[in-house]
Amino acid sequence: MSSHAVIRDDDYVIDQNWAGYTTDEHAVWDFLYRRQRDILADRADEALLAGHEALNLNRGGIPDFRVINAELKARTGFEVVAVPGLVPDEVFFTHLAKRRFPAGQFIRGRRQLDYLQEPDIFHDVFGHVPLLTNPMFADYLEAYGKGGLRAMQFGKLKNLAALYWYTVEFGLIETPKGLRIYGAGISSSKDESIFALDDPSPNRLRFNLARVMRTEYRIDDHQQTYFVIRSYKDLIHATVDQDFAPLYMRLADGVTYKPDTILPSDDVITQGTQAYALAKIAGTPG
Ligand code: HBI
Ligand code: FE
Repeated sequence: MSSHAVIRDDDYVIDQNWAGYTTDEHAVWDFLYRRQRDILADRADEALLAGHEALNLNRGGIPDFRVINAELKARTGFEVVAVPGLVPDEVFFTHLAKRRFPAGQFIRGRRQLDYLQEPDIFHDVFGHVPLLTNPMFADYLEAYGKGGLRAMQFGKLKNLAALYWYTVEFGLIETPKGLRIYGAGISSSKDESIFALDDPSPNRLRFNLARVMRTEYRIDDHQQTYFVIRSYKDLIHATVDQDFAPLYMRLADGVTYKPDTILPSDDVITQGTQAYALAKIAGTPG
């Protein structure tokens, strides 16, 4: 967070202060952009790559939100707003529900090119914002924001956070060319972009809403399981179009699964070498 970033009010929105970025900060963006685009060329879903193009994220340097918002708003009505870093859940959900994506204002330094704790502008704008040019994905994030506010009232935030994690952050999609990346946590990471598709150790399982919402996740290492959707339309159908009330009733038993677990009911696309297969579960999975 830069020293001039003054918090305006409780929506945590700050001025991006694009003119305040240094030459070196712009160079960090260019370096990361080129590196990820090369890795993602035949690994990312085409909707994600198309989003990079549509927003012209390679104009040179850190994107100016005033410029990308003109394009983004015209396409889906979504808008990027600058925030200092992680914001409280309720603030995050409220922005999404209003079709605003809160993006970190700062960019990582040269000593942390590959890993950092808080979402910076590269993770948020290179990773998340391109898919917001896609009308279905934009609807999904708005619905997630609204669902997040409801989940907080139901005490089901943990389940909903798992859904976000395994879709928006670490989702894979099945395409005629094979599995492809759409999750921002993968697409903005050099190592995980390769690991998620090529490494033999993680499981790749067909997306199932209740199953995903019961799954624990790791924030400190590559994922042990990725969930694969068939299309964004399918994802919307499986989530936005469902009534979550009965789902939350089922989840009330509190059963969760470890990140490396494979259940008998799972539709396994590739079984990881580190998988822990559960032969039988008390009760029914999902
Ligand atoms: N804040 N800036 C920012 N970015 C996030 O992705 C984010 C957040 N606050 C809360 C949050 N994510 C998650 O806890 C929810 O999705 C559950
Ligand atoms: Fe993220």
